[in-house]
Amino acid sequence: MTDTASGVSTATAGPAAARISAEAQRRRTFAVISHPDAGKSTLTEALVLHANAITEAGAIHGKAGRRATVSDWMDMEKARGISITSTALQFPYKTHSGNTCIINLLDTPGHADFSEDTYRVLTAVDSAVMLIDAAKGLEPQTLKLFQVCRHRGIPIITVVNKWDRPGRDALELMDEIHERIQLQTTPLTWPVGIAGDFKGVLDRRTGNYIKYTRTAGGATAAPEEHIDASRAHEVAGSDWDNAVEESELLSADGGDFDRDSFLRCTSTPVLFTSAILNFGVNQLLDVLAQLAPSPHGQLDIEGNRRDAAAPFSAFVFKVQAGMDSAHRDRIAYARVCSGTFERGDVLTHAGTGKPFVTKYAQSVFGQQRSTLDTAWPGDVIGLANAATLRPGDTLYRDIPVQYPPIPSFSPEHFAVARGTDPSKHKQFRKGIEQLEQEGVIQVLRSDRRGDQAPVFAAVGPMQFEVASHRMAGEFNAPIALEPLPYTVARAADPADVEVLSKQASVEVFTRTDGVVLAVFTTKWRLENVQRDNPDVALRSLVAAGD
Ligand SMILES: Nc1nc2c(ncn2[C@@H]2O[C@H](COP(=O)(O)OP(=O)(O)OP(=O)(O)O)[C@@H](O)[C@H]2O)c(=O)[nH]1
Ligand SMILES: [Mg+2]
Repeated sequence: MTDTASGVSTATAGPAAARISAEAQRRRTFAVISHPDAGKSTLTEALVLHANAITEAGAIHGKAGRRATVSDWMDMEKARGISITSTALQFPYKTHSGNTCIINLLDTPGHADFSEDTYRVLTAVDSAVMLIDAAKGLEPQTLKLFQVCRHRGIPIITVVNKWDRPGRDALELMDEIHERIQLQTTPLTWPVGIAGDFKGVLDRRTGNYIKYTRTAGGATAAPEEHIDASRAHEVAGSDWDNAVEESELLSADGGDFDRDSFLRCTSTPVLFTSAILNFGVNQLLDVLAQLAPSPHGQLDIEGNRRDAAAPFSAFVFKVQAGMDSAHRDRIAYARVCSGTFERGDVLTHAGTGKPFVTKYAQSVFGQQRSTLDTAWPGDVIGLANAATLRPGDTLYRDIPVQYPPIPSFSPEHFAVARGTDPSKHKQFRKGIEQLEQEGVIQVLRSDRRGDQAPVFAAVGPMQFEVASHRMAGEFNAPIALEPLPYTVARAADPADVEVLSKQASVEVFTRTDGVVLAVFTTKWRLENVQRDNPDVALRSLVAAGD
């Protein structure tokens, strides 16, 4: 195969290639996305439970009686019951036909303030599970994330969650999705019983009734009974008749599953669940195994596809430290795009051309890690002690490749950071450097403010809280943050720094990546400055909502 611009063959030949293709084919790498609170972390836990990777949901208990999930491990997440950073979990799932899939699941934070993290994860997946709260329908952050998926061509499986609680009418929810985002819904299951009275689902592919049974506190997998359509009315009465009638309406309306349009991102299979009761979770695992796309190579920076059977390549989509208080080391998460990974391999870092030794490769399961010996396309690998790696970096073996960089979002919140304990100067510097490299916050500097008082820049104010919390708890360097009145940032040319610095309500900084940022109090101020100085080039950065 000649797939690169230079016409060099990138595919490995013979049995090795066949093995790589087979391993790639059984992998499913997907993100769980939605507006906050729709139940992503709860569903993640339920998926892991049903795949038999843990024996009891809520094995780790959270504060205030709320059960913590395997994917929410940070202190702040447990205390508040929200996810602030994405989590990777890898586990096998044995399908009913006896094949074993390898699932790489990425649970993302829903809060807009952490959307940069979610966006980075979306560069690393082959599909997404989009959650909708049955009572709320399509919420703003879900809409934004959907647009990102559509733009990137990521196929979407829709899950209507919290069906155990009173909510909207199922057909009405399908109409909302169709009308607001022009996505044809093709439900694979249809609820038996209205929202708040979840009895089971009509399996639209077999026509049979799957009846669910509650277990105490939803702690263990919910038993399900498969009942032939001919007996379903006897068991579920008019709830079954309604489900059949509505399912026929869906068929008449083009609502039957179609693989091509699903892969093109113009239709979406839909499932109904109660993540907290573990209802519908088996069906989602089966759909992921049967219908979700497997890794199929990756587009490089020039737009050429590197075949999955080509020699090893991967890119880093996330860097995270402080995962547990006993081990403060940091992990770079890389998505394998092609080839086979073997621990100890010497790779090349595409950005610097330097060798990269992979002695500390790990497989990740939330907070837990285990030594990883081999990995295949689609897998997420954790590289520990990888101080040189940043989000967006490419690693490869044999045939060079460079994957596209991951853009930083345009910050909209700014604050000066000052260490409150002068004796902790070294820790202060180290902490800021670490948080900046992980992308927890952006760090801006200027001669005017000096190195003792760098400016934190963020998409949302909760990033500041995370940064403060980690500076104090992890680096023992407490900080005070003094908000600055800016709300808009633009990239500027170094040659224009002088002109821009003289403007009122404007300040100019250099970001750690070398980009010169001009920040403005309001967008009207920006427009005025631009009008008065037509020769100054001000470029937009990627906005959180793009
Ligand atoms: N009744 C009911 N509650 C649910 C269900 N799924 C989740 N919840 C509850 O909804 C709340 C939010 O759940 P999470 O799983 O933390 O939501 P999330 O989408 O991960 O939230 P963020 O990570 O902050 O975006 C928790 O109190 C859950 O117990 C469900 O199916 N039914
Ligand atoms: Mg969560």
